[in-house]
Amino acid sequence: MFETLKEQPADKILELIGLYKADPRAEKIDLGVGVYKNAEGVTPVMRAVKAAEKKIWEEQTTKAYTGLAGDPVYVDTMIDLVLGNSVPGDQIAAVTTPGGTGAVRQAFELTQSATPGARVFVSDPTWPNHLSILKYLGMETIPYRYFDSETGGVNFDGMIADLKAGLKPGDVVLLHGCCHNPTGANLNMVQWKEVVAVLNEKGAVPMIDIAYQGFGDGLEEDAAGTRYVAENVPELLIAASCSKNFGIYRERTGLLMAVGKDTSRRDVTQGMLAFLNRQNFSFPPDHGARVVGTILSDAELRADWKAELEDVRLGMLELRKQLAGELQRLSGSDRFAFLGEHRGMFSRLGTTPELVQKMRADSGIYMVGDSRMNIAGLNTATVPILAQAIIDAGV
Ligand code: PLP
Ligand code: TYF
Repeated sequence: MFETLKEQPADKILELIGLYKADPRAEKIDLGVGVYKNAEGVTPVMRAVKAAEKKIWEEQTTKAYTGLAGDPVYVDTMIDLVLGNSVPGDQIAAVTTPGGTGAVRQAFELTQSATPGARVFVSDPTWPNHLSILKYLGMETIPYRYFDSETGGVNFDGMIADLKAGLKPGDVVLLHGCCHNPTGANLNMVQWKEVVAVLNEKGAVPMIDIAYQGFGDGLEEDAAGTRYVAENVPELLIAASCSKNFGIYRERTGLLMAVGKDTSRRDVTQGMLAFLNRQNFSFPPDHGARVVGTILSDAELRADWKAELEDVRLGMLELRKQLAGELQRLSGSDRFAFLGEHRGMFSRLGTTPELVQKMRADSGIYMVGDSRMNIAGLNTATVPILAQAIIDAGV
């Protein structure tokens, strides 16, 4: 059997980890995989996570199975974190998933079951895993214009034109809730509203992937687009990840939510989500979910988590501003100002794979081939080095 297996294409982002490791240069800079790093280059365990783990270790009396949906404290507190008061709880079905990726995968599977042949519209560009999962599931994928590499912002006219021209009832439109990966360019509230109007006019269903809540403009601000959509469309799928904002990447902690227009389909939808969990892995991983539920349901831990997350967010924002400023000084122009406008971990520089390769060869700078940079891979000392390398490469 195994001899018929084909070699699969590597994930370009994960591949970069190995390339970086193999480079012997001491001055190399890793701007690849989307993992937060502090100024010392360390991905720390957050204080509140450590405290919650201690509490769980002391108080947990069993490791028997949870329910198929996972720990209800986690599910309820996460619904609240993402959706706030935007929709009544009895219109929301939700299950714990292994990471945000698990939620994304099962949101597509639910779509396929509910609407066989549904097409999924994705931003150009989007997170490569979206495309590879859709391809694996055999779902038709249609790109809509999103990033304008001239301005470094969103090509909103192009996006709206493509959605208006292409959408049919039942199509799904994948949107990034905040901190767009890989570009860092995001919709403002006026634009969210216009997108919702088009989706409703066309009878398309939004699916929001929110993996960086708290990394952009703040916990509430980053959820504002998602909450507006939830309030104003009949149906919505949301894939949320706790990997980044709780720093629990390897614990595999995500949540899939399905929001309906009323309570009528809630129980059936909840049953479907639980069924999908059962088909794929039965019970979802518990440790990360229990940590998150413990933090969010305890006023003190929650406040400490928010404070540490805010420090992380402001640190990345500072690095962005420093980089944009450094590039303005070196280039004598504002053409890199968009780096200060982007939000989240990532910015797409908007240059060619050749120049990305040149920066790697000449200066040991490891960004993804599409010129995506992980801003958290920088510190105040390496920002000027990166800025100089960008200018020297002729970007
Ligand atoms: N969606 C996007 C856009 C991401 O960048 C990520 C990355 O980490 C995820 C989802 C899911 O991450 P995880 O499966 O680690 O929770
Ligand atoms: O985009 C990133 O870098 C993160 C981490 O297959 C990641 O989302 C990258 C690739 C992948 C899974 C996670």
